[in-house]
Amino acid sequence: MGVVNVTPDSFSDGGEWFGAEAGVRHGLELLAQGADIVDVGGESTRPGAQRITAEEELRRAGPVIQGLVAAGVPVSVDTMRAEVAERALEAGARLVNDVSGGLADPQMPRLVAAAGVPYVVMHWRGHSHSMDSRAVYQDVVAEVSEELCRRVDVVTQAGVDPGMIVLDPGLGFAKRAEHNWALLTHLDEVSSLGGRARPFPVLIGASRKRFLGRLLPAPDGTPRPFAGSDDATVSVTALAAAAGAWCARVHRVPGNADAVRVAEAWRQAAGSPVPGGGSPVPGPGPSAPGAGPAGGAE
Ligand code: PMM
Repeated sequence: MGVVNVTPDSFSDGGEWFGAEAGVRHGLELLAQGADIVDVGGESTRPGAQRITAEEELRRAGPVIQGLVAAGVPVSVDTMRAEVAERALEAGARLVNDVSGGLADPQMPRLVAAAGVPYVVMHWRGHSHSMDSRAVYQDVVAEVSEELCRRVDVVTQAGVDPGMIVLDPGLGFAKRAEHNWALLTHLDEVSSLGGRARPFPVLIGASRKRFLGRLLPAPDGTPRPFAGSDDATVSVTALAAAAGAWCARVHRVPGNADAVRVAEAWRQAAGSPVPGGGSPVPGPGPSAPGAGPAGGAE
């Protein structure tokens, strides 16, 4: 999944693709580089970010979504607002990526259910201005799985088909570095929500996050700048995909697309199924997320 942040202030690429023409051009480039889907967002979720209005979010993301859909690009919309998701789906977006897992806008699950599209349910504990103070866990893997399990119950009660749910541990969202690493190394527990027979596909968003920059400081201790952690992102993608992650959301596609292909070969050689049956965009049918051992993430 390639990222197009149509924002002036996203934490690693804010301002770079701010403007419809630049956003569409960048989305097309990500597709040409090997992305299966392009994730378009108009609201920054970087720590400390203040919210914008739905109108502003639509003003930023709407034209980029329309332009990419018109060019035949599979688009997902990165939004916490049902109103924005609805307009994006009307414009042809195929997946809703909700970093709040339906918590920020209680209308979202019903909207997604009615649209019948895949739904990324991310682990989230609150808006950006307060998320760092919420990064407190006794057992992060168990607590994130439990909290995601509750979200899955809520969204399925609202009518979302469990086969259309993709789970995301929410790296960096109310998570410190040690929490991110624990989650990345226990994706199987997140995927099965601590023991469900049918695992869910898992999406990870490690790309250019602070924990990678801090892992790779300069000799004076300064964290590596965001774009300088692209190789580390590729390493995480390879390891997570080999462990069964279904999707990696990344800013720079080329190395990550290669890492996913390597991990697919790795899993096939090991006799493990490829999550989602290798399907780029989930949907009903034998290769859908949660459709059984051949279709679900491991
Ligand atoms: N991270 C960001 C934005 N959207 N969506 C999902 N599903 N998972 C993530 O980890 C995620 C996301 C923040 O990163 P950015 O501002 O660099 O895009």
